Amino acid sequence: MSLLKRLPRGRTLGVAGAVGALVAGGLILAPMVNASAAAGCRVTYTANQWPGGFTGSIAVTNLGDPVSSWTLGWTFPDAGQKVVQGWSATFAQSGSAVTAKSLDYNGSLATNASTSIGFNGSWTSANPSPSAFTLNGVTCTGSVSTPTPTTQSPTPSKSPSTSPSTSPTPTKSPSTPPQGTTPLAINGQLHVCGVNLCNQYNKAIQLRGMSTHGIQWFASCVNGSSLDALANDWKADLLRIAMYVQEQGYETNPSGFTAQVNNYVDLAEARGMYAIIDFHTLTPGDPNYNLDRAKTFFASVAQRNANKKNVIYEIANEPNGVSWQGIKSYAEQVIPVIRAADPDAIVIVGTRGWSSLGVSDGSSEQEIVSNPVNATNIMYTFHFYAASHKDNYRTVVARAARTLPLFVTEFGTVSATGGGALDLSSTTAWLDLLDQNKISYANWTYSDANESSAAFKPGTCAAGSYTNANSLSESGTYLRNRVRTADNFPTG
Ligand code: IDC
Repeated sequence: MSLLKRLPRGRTLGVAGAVGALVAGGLILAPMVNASAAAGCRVTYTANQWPGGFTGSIAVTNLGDPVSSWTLGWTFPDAGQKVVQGWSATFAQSGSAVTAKSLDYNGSLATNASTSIGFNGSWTSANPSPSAFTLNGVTCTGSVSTPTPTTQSPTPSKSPSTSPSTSPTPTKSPSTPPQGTTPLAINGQLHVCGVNLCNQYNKAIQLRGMSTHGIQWFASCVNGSSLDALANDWKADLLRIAMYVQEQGYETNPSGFTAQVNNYVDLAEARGMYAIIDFHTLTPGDPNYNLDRAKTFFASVAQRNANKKNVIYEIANEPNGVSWQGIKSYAEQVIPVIRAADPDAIVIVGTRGWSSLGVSDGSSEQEIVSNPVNATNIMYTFHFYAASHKDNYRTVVARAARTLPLFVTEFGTVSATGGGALDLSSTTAWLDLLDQNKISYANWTYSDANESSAAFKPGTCAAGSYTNANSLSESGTYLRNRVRTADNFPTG
């Protein structure tokens, strides 16, 4: 959205929008909490503002009893202020009244716990300062109130307390036990937390799985039976769907490839696996060449898959021959398209030099650290091919992992050509590094291509013999052993 392009990075104006705790009046909805529960909240609102646009940041603290989900409400001075794009909540606006509903991962708020949300907005008339904040219908005054129950409640009424330790109600986090034991059932909607990937319990996790080969060539390797093997025999968490844009890919049949991707998302979801939708740009290397296609494609898949919890969007496979500034500009145009339809999904941004964090172009992660993509809930791509990329790349990844959320959406056990001899000692060094840092990964490829990076021997997909040990290549044997070890998915 053009609004983002105008957002001055890091600019904080001391405007009227930058206010402290706001005391609300007006707009009080029916409380969604137990009528006898202690309720109360405190809101801090800050803004960056410029003619026509603003960014609002809201920190809300629950002063009452624990809640398992929340709706934050407020009013603008009039209907001339609009939320254009928000994050960390689902936003709705009617006239001057706005609601922001919690997402799965941030719905639980213990007593005295805080959470932050934000949005980009536009304004045409009055100063866009919101007021009358409510949390689950209770006005945020900065103190606690206990409504008098009108009927005898089986739950004993508690005296208001701001101390979590005195609350007799245990904090409900997680709110519901996982239904089932698949990676998706346990972890639910993912989000980025600091430099990590976090599950619905806000715990850092690592996803391990496989990438398809180009789906224009190896569709025969992606079906219910092959994905049963990936989920149950390999015990993988993740399927990356590599949809080439060129090379007889998306550009030749947009609706056909979009439908194929959506079908694979469903197959992965049904087996409890996450799915990365990979917009597999490669040649030409400047993703801006495909900007219009990316917007069309992601608007469609994000809308179609918005209610699914297993989808992660990878917006450009391997930018090459393009500056970081060019990649960042592309990302800042594609991400809002995704967010408009699917606000809570993670987006992964490719990096310079074939997603080498710039290293293959003689640069480093520093160009990203000092000029990050202006968006939240995003990660950055790193790719390696173990026989080609060794210690100097590992040094950068080990360092970058302390500052940037990284996702290895593609790597090979072989050379960067996708063929040649395996280098299993380099592969092991890489995967140990990724494990230590809980960096998620997908291996190239879950296919029977006639190249050493493929996990299966040629002919496997036509035969459908995915669980036959003789079908595995040397690379596939190594990866299956590595991926099928027990996951560490904390739930408490
Ligand atoms: C390779 C395939 C190969 C295909 C080639 C061109 O293995 O069969 O002919 O692409 O489409 C990447 C790319 C990935 C490459 C892979 C191996 O993301 O598309 O696949 N690789 O060369 N980056 C580094 C290596």
